[in-house]
Amino acid sequence: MFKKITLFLIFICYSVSAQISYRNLSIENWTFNKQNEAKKYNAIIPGTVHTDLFQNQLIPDPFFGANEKQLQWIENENWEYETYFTLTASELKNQNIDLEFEGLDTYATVFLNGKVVLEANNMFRKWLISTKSHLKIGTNHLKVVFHSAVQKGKEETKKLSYTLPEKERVFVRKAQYQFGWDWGPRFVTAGIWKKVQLKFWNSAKIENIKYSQVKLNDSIAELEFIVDVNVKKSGKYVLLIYNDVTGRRDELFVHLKKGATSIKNLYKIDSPKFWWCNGLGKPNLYSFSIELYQKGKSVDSKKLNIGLRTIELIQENDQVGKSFYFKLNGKPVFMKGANMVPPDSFLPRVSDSTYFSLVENAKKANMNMLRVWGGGVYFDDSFYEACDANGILVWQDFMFACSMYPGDEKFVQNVKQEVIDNVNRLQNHPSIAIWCGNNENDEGWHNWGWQKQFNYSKADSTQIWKDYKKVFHEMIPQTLDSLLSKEKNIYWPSSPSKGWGRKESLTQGDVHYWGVWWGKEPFEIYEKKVGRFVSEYGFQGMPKLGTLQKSMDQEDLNFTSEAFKNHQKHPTGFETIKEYMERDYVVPKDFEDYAYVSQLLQAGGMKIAIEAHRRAKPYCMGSLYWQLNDCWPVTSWSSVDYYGNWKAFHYQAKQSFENMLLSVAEENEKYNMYLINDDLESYSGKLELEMLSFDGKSLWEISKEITVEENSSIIVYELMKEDLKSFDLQQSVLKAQFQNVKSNYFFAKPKGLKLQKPIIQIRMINDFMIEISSDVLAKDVFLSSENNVFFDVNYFDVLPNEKRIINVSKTPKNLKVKSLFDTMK
Ligand code: BMA
Repeated sequence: MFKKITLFLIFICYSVSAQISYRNLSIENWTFNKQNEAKKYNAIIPGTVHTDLFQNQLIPDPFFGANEKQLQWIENENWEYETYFTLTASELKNQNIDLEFEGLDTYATVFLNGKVVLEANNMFRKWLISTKSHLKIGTNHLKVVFHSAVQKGKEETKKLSYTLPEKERVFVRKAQYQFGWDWGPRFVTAGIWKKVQLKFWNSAKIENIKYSQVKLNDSIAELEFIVDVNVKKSGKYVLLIYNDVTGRRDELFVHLKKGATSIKNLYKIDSPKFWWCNGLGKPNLYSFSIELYQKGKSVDSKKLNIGLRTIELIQENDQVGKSFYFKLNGKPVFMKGANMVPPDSFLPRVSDSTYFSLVENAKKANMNMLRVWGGGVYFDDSFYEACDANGILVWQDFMFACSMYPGDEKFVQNVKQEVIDNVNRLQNHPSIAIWCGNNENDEGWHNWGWQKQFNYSKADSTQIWKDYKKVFHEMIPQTLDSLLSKEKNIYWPSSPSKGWGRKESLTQGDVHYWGVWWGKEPFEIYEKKVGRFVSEYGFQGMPKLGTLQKSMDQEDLNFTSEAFKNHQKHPTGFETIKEYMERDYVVPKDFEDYAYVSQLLQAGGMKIAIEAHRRAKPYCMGSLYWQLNDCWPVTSWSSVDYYGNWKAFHYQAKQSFENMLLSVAEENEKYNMYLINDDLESYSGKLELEMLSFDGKSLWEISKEITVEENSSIIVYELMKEDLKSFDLQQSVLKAQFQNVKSNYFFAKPKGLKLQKPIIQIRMINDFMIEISSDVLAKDVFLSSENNVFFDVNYFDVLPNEKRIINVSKTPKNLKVKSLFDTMK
């Protein structure tokens, strides 16, 4: 009997000691308080101090009205978070207990049972503390004190003899947009912004998994899996690589010595299926479970999803300058997409489904690349998983934007660890195409007049630039070299490589073209200022009115209210919109009409840009507009507003990013009809052109057999201006069709069109389909409803004698229809 019991006990101890297990501390009861104030309130982890204050009704909604202004005191305070949690004897029996913070925002002192166990100073890093010796059976006390990041940053500024642009912001390794941006409010928050947990483990744990692609062709993929393990008990182990789909099991018998070590294994896949980006093929993924065993028991395991693809950045000298394009699986790909900002001012509120739907919106708009902009954060895993699964490539900035940063050893080492943490976390995602050092720091230094503004001496300038080079030309690329296998290691120090005022910005590298908006140049300038890869350009449009209605009182919906003005962060935002609107539209007097026309203005301007970029293929090989999304309800450059509503621009982007596009350019004495084909196959067929008067008379038509090669842009028809003299171009539209690609071209700006009042007919075909028709041209028809319906097409033209079918997500309640004519009262 005694023997039996001992055996049983040994078995229990063994199974406890073999497995790794977790205890999620986020779900414990947490409280928070302002430092030196006794009153404690409930807190939600992960969270931020602003959202906790709001939940406890201690502050009003930070997004509402002009509340932002009265909430600025929060950033100057220190905040304490704490919890009590109990541990059992069996939990404490584990050999190792790690306390893991996936993210602390930002300056945090962590106390465990009264002892300081961590001083954190970087929001982008994860923190791991060995805590077994600090823990006890029964109640344990965990407290995190957040010191004001603004105050800390200000202290840091004093250590330099010169002022860096943006002052305290650049010293603080924290999402830079929290300090306020030209589309975002200033909420310099604090908090345990990601999961916190205890990890119990014994003999060994897997620290990190990565792979490199040794060989990849149609018949074979040769991969090397590299599994970094931390071994506490040396001995025999088995590494299992399990293919989750095919069930194939590969076992590797290893003897591991105590300490940090890597297990490498060559893994072959016959007839591999390649990962392709959206529009060019399937984003095939292979998923594995990698598990470490000892004596038949699982010690630790991790998932690994990979996509087999090659990606190259081609920069070759040519007559004009130097190319800048990506080759995916050997094929040059024109990158179509947008820049992304963090989807909320308060990041813990961003759910996986928010990331998922943003990526889905990108996919629906025929994009194949998103840029994670450097003034925000490295996004959650779910974002990159969604990109992997939807074939969206990622341009990944490191988190630096629009300034110059310190370069002292402490700062550089802190950033180095940030790079290691994030590159290790993200590098296996097939979606990641390029790593980029920063957003506009280089451009700013060379073009924005900081030297004068901050009165730098020669020595100051030399030091600042030296520090810049240390981070972006040395430390980051060297760290990437140490972490990444060659095929994953594409690095670009700064986006853009040259400022938009410089000639080279259009002949090499990438460019942020801001002559439109910032430079007040007309939209048509986009046709002349085409770069090799346009990684930013944009124009503002107001969001859906309902979005603004949620964030201010009805009576504040006007251009003079404080609330309304606070939801526009560009210093001359509304003036600039108006100036452009006057050029192209009859400016509506009615507020609602104005909001609608502001969207049309944005969409129309962006159409000019996108199509000019695409027509210029292969000279230009990328068009990423500024910006896909918002972090709060605001008038901004976004195409999708904070609540996920598509602006007219997103519908336009969808159309202009179609793989096959018919686009007209007015060039000298002609109107040239281009056909752009991003597909990897060529097409032949009939091009049909027709001039139609706005009341439906066919004025002229022609058809022509054409062939368009794969991956090309060509002129398929030239229309001499001379030949159009007999038509009234203010009331004619050029209709073009090739296969199922259609386009309408108008010869005048909207305000120059002689529109007539359309009688628009609406017929519900069934609950999910609407048919729209009109007697005369109905321009920019906008459908809206009381319930939140998604229209798959909106802000569209209805030609006379045409029936447009619109799919809806549900039956619209109180369907409203507006067209441009209605705003021209
Ligand atoms: C770009 C971005 C942002 C900014 C945007 C609009 O240059 O990098 O800094 O929000 O312009 O002004």
